[in-house]
Amino acid sequence: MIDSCWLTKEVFQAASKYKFAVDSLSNEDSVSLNIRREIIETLQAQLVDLQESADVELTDSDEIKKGFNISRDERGHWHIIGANNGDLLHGLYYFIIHQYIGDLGNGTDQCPSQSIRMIDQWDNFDGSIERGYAGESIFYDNNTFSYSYSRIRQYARLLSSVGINYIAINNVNVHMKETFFISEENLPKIKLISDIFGEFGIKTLLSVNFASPIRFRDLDSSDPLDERVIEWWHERAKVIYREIPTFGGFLVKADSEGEPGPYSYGRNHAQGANMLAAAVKPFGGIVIWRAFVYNSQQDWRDRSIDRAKAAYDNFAKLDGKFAENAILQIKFGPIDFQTREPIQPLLNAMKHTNQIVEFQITQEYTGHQIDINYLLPQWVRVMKFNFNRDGHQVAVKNITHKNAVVENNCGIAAVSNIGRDENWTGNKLAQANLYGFGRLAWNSDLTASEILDEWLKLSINNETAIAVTRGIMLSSNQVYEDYTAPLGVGFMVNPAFHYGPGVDGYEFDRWGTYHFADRDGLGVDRTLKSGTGYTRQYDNHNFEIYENVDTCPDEVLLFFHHVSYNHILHSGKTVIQHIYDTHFSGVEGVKRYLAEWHQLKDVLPSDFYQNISERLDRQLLNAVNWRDQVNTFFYRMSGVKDAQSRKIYR
Ligand code: GCV
Repeated sequence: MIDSCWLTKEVFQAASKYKFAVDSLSNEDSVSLNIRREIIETLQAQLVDLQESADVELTDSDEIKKGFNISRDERGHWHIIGANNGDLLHGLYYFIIHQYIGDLGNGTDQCPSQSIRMIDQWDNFDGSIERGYAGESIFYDNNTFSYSYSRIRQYARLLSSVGINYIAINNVNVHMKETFFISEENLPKIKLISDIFGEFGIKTLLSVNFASPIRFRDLDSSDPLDERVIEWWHERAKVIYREIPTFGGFLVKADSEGEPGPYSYGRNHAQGANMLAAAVKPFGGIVIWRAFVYNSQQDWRDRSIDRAKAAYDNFAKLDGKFAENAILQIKFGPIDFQTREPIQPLLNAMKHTNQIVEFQITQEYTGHQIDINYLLPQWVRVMKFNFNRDGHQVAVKNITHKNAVVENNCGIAAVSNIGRDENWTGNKLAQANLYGFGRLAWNSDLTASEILDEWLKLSINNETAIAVTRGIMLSSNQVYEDYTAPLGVGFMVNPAFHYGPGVDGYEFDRWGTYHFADRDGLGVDRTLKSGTGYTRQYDNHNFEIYENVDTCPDEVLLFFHHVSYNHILHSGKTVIQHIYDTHFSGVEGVKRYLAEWHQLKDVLPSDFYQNISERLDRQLLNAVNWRDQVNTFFYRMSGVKDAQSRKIYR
């Protein structure tokens, strides 16, 4: 049985007693038809004519600029008014979900914080998913389209129910076969998928290969300034939009980790993005261009080269040079979705460029959906981080709007965590991360615990189980950080696989981050004064905080400074004692989770209980491995004994 996630029978039942009516909408399309279909088929409620006095009336109005409004009149009848059909559908789900949760009061005004709320699938045509931990793709199977259209439909419903409005349906690493997704042969299949998402108010994008004109064997170049290349993409866009008039546009990873790009022709990334943006512009399309431009130039022997500087170095100088329908998608941190890293300074450096901040729901570096890791505390922290601009603070959650050249061409995106597993996410608790991303994109003022409370109420039926799971999940991001890499030092994961400890795994690798540990200390000197100079990419205020070892926050200390093992943290502990303590307490945290979870054996449905028990057993092994390898490594390096004389292997 495929898990219904947060849209359970009980949740629907709470609203199915109502009679619904859809008032004449300004525009009838596949979304408005789907609104009616969802009411009748999914909710199994009555759809009546307006005259028959409906309990819930849905309509649109141009008085609402974005989002929807829900209100109750004096007769107790509900009115849901959307800015457009997509927002009206989001409003319908909001009504259903929050009726059940019981926090709707007499209504609500919901204007989304982020205009673009996007999911990126890293799915490959062969059915595999890059960094996927929940089974194979629901989109592709053995180089054919659609493993299951009904699952795609369920997925579209789940996404739409939390307000997602864009999806890119294939991996940003566009391999040979996927390059031909934009061919005449494949577009009808893409259209089937795009139509499903379209009915749920979600626009579909494709990741495209920058070298397509060459791969199609039409040209010998993909130089963005070559007239033949420009013409090729214009023609290709025409073909695409003839087949799929509602197509969203392209997502592009260029000049990164082996993907082709404009640098091969001595062109910059604005030139590359703008050429594609011009091709889709006549059809209202957008181009989302990734700032993760990273073909490693590092050498551990040369401490002046720093991968953290790459995005800024490639893009800051191009501010103001991107087309109006081009949007730069920027990872939230300068490295790569680490559990702890500072916020990407490029977000504040490009003040006249459409931007999307990119997150990773799939747990590449955060536990592979084996380890419990509720990621919202991390994302909320990112969204709340303040840059300084002309003496004023600007939080990340507002910065993309501030920088946008076109109001709606900005927002946040995240790499999905779903696959063919019956519960979608491998670890059922990881469903909360998918739910939570949508909610945070819609309302960037929500806290991690508010979002969790919603999800728990929708997903678990028992108060004891809710309380236990809540405690586990809210602390899980910190616990994971505690037993893995300390104080923001960077990778220490198993190379390539990125699960489990590998303290030196990347230490001499050109793709790595380095801890530079020796007998005296550890950490990366990224100061302007004596290090790589990365700190200078921040505004003056943040620069000063990070540059100075005394003001640098503990949790990112080793990201910015090389310090001795006896360096005293703001917490009052030495660095080495902090490392020991957090690694011991991280393991204790997981042991506690196991004991608490076992209390739920007779309370939860057995598949749910088993799923988490089994993962927690594996999480404990992982945490113990991390603890022992990290503690032993630093004990051997430093020779400093644990102040509490706990077991550290020699
Ligand atoms: C899709 C990291 C991951 C890659 C991923 C890349 C990216 O390097 O390990 O699997 O590639 O980020 O974001 O493009």
